[in-house]
This record gives sequence, C-alpha cells and structure tokens, in this order.
Amino acid sequence: MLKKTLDSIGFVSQFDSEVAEMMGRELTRQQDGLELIASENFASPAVIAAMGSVLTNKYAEGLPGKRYYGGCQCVDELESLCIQRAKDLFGAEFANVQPHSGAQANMAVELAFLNPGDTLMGMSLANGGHLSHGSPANISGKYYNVVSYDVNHETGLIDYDQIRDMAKKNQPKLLIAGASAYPRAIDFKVFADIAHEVGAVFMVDMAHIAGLVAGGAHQSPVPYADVVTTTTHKTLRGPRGGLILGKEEFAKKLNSAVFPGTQGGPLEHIIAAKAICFKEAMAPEFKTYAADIVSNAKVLAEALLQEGFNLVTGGTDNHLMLADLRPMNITGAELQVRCDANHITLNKNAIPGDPEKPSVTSGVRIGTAAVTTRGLGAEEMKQIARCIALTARDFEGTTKEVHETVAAICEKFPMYK
Ligand code: DSN
Repeated sequence: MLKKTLDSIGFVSQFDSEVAEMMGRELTRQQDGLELIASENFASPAVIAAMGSVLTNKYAEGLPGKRYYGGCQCVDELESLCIQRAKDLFGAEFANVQPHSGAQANMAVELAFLNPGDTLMGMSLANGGHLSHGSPANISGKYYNVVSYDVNHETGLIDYDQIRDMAKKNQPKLLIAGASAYPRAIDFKVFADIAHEVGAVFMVDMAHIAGLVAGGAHQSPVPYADVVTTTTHKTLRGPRGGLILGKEEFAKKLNSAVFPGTQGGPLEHIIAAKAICFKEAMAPEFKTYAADIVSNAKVLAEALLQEGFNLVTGGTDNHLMLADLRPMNITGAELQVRCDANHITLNKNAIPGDPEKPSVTSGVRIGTAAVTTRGLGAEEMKQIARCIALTARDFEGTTKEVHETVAAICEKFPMYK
C-alpha cells in the first residue's frame, strides 16, 4: 500500500485535510479498481518521492553549466545524469529532458523544424494520432499546413503506400509517425525511407510504446528517426513529463526550441524522477515487464474476441487494443460510464471511420501497462474480458458478480506492496 511506503497523504492531512481527503479517495480508487487506460501506469515509490521533493524549489533556466540562475550546482549534476541515462537507455546521440509533457516536446520539435505555414504530415486524431500531430484544435493545426493521413478504414492498418503517395504529392517538411490508439507495430524504417525520399525531417512520437521500446518489445525508432519524442509516464512508468531524443546535429536547434522557444524553467523535481525512471527501465526486470505487457494484451484481446467483441485490426502487437462496439449495440461513452461504475477504468475512443461524435464514439481503448505493473497475468486477463463483456451486455444483472471479481483481483495484486 502506498500509504505504508510513502505516507504523503498522511503528511498533507496535518496541514490540509480537504486536499488530503481528495488524495486519499483517489488512492482508494486506484487501489480498488482495474486500470485499463492505455496511457496510464503506476510510478514507483522512488519516482513519486522525487516528484514531491525540494528540487521543486529551484529555478534553472538554461542547460547544465549554462544557466541563468546561481545555485545550480546540484541540479546541473542531476540533469546531466538524467540526460546521460536517457541517451544510454535508448541509444540516442542527444537528449533534452526538460519538456513538461509529450505535447510540449512535440511543440518544440515543430518549432525547431517548421516555420508557420510549412507542411507537416501526421496521423489524424480521428484515426489514432495525437492532438499535437496537427489537429485543427491544437497549435500544430493552426500554425502549420497540416496534411493528415488515416489508417485503412477496412483493415484499421497503416497504409504505407498511401502515405508515400501523399508525401510525394504534398512534400512535407516534417513527417510524424506515432499514435495514441494504434494497436499494431509501426515500421519506422519504412516511414524513414518515405521521409527521406521527399527530404522531410522524420519525427517519431513513441509516447505510448516508449516502455516497450526500452524493454525490447517493440522496434526502436531511434536508429531511423531524426528526432524522437515521448512522454515518460505511459508504458515507461515514470513521472508525468516529456523527453526529446535525436541526432547530435539537431541538438542546438532542439535545445533552443525547448528553452527559450516554448518553455521557461525546467522542473528539476520531475527531471530527478525521470532519471530514476530511466534507471528502473535499464534493469533486466524491465525487459520482462515489457514482454509481459504485450503477452497480457494478446491474451486479453483473444478473450475479448471470444466474448464477441470486434477488435480493430483483429488484435494487438503492443500494449493496447481498440474494441469496435457496434455489434454489441453500445457506444464507447456508455461502456466507459458503466465500467467506471464497476471499478474498471478505460476510455471511449473513436474507431477508424467512426460515425459517432468524439464525445460518444463507437469504441473503447483498453491497455495492459498498469495492470501488468500490479502483476496480473493471463488468468486475470480472461477474467477482465469477461467482466467487460458482462458490463456491456447485462450491466444491471451482473454488477454484483463484476464487483466481486474486480475486488478479488485487486486484493490479490496490490498496487504497491
Ligand atoms: N492523452 C494521451 C492518451 O491518452 O493517449 C496521449 O497523450
């Protein structure tokens, strides 16, 4: 139990009972439920402790050895260590560990390589891409000329030939690969070939799969891409934050795009937590963890198919799957609400070519990173598939059964030991 490992809630309660009470309820929600949101995970107590440390007190605009403030000796060492660990973990020539989030990392890369009005190509949000890959609602879609590619609506798969044709026709300056809701392996070599055929800078946003890449369970984009962005809190299981990796030749451009281009002072408490996360991800156990995330996802996908769900692309190669709920006559929004009531957390998600609005959707996205952190295995994946199926088919009639199953799993596999 986190309370025993690191009693931050107990500490806060001495000063602010209102906030402590809300923190406590969130802890209970996480402990007593099954977390299937594909972008979430449970950071280690050491990562959480670093985030709640005195490092938050320090301003350190600039880079190690080149700051705009005095007193940066300790954070200089810390940030240098973090940079070195990021480079070692992913085999990258360059790293900037300051982006506050994945979206900020992407904004910095776009600023580094594009002028307003230049063309960028990325996967559309509706087909599994990310807001910051050129959505009209995001700064990337407002400042740049965006050409979005979709997946094939029949198969749900990336169509590399179509992307090559679009790239040849539109001559983007920046080609982005990477997705938030794509259940299959992405071939970064093919993407790199396309980018280089048209003279585009090739960026990969590996936020969702960074832990799988670190653990050797997905092809690494680092040898193929000019620049790679990621968050550090999804499958990588670190603090909420961003990271940019790349070729040394782009170091100056990318560093300036982060600070002063798009950010002010770095969050050194988060950078400390990133350093811990990178160390954890270098340990041999992390390889096992990454492999387990994928094998759990495959078992869960197979069990959902047997329960009558339709999965986009028919299954998964990574940590997530996308269920098309139309054969079950329930929307993504409705299943999300019902699952919440049954202590199963997942999110509504558009499926390729979705006829429903983004606030409703015909699908849900389901991921296995967080439940794998708790130690769940194949048997529990089958139980989870059954619980989701019962929730979709006969919510009222099966609430007791589902609650009991979820509670038994949560008790057997505590979030923190
Ligand atoms: N919002 C994240 C996700 O849920 O996939 C992506 O940044």
